[in-house]
Amino acid sequence: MVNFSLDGKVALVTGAAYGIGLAIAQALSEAGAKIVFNCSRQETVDRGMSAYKNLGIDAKGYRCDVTDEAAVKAMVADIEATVGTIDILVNNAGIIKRIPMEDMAVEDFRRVIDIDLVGPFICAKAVIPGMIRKGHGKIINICSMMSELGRETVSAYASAKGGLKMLTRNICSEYGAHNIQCNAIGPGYIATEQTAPLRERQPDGSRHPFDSFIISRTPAARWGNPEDLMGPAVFLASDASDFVNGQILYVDGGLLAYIGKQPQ
Ligand code: NAP
Ligand code: GCO
Repeated sequence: MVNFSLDGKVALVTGAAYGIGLAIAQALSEAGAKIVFNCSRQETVDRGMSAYKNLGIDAKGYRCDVTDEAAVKAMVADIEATVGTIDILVNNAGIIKRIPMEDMAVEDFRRVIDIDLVGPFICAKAVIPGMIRKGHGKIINICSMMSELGRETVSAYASAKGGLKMLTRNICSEYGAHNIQCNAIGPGYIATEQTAPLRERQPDGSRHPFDSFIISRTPAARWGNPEDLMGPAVFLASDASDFVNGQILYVDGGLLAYIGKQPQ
């Protein structure tokens, strides 16, 4: 019998106050997991807590910056003491800076790498000992189209998400023998606050050119919604994926498979 149940599991979803992280946490909770999340600012944690309350989910929120190793270690120790050993880590927290490369300050580049790549390393490093002790674990990294493709203005983000793809394969390689599966979800263009500037209506009410570009570039002919990531997340968090390791599951409406519309 295929087992998608997460009953009794503890899941830490980083940056899960809204958007993709919240939808993934909701899905894991519906499958039976206890949800813990963190954000770097208290106001975002509070926002998340009220979102979970509205959804009827009993989540525990921490203010913790994923780039601060001591703080992450302390959070994981507290979760292990008060909730239980973490079975599932979703490295979702991330930022993007859209700045042409020649104008980008090195500090901005480093900050994106720090949050989007070093953060997942720090969080995975903190939970792996507990997973080894428990004899199993699931780590899901949130990658991007930019793990495969480049585009103007996102040099730091693409470098981080490309690196995260290889961190995924490396964790698989290093810890697969401990029954730890590390896979990634590569969302396509998803309608969240992070992508809102790319979907803003023009003064005349027409679509933003980037919005039209993404719709024409995506075989599904639409942006994704955070809900589109719920099923893939439950699959990768559950026993149903126990022999799936080191994979990047692109959930992109077909974008990466498609060469683009031919000229009319
Ligand atoms: P988002 O706006 O990227 O969400 C960011 C969340 O991460 C917030 O809760 C934020 O809270 C938290 N965060 C940021 N920096 C942090 C830090 N240093 N430590 C801890 N938490 C931190 O929302 P999203 O669009 O749902 O994206 C979620 C993930 O999916 C990101 O990794 C993003 O790159 C990825 N992604 C998004 C899309 C898309 O189209 N939207 C597509 C592919 C991949 P604080 O500000 O309080 O820290
Ligand atoms: C951008 C977008 C992307 C998406 C996403 C694609 O500016 O191109 O923000 O980076 O957020 O990561 O998968």
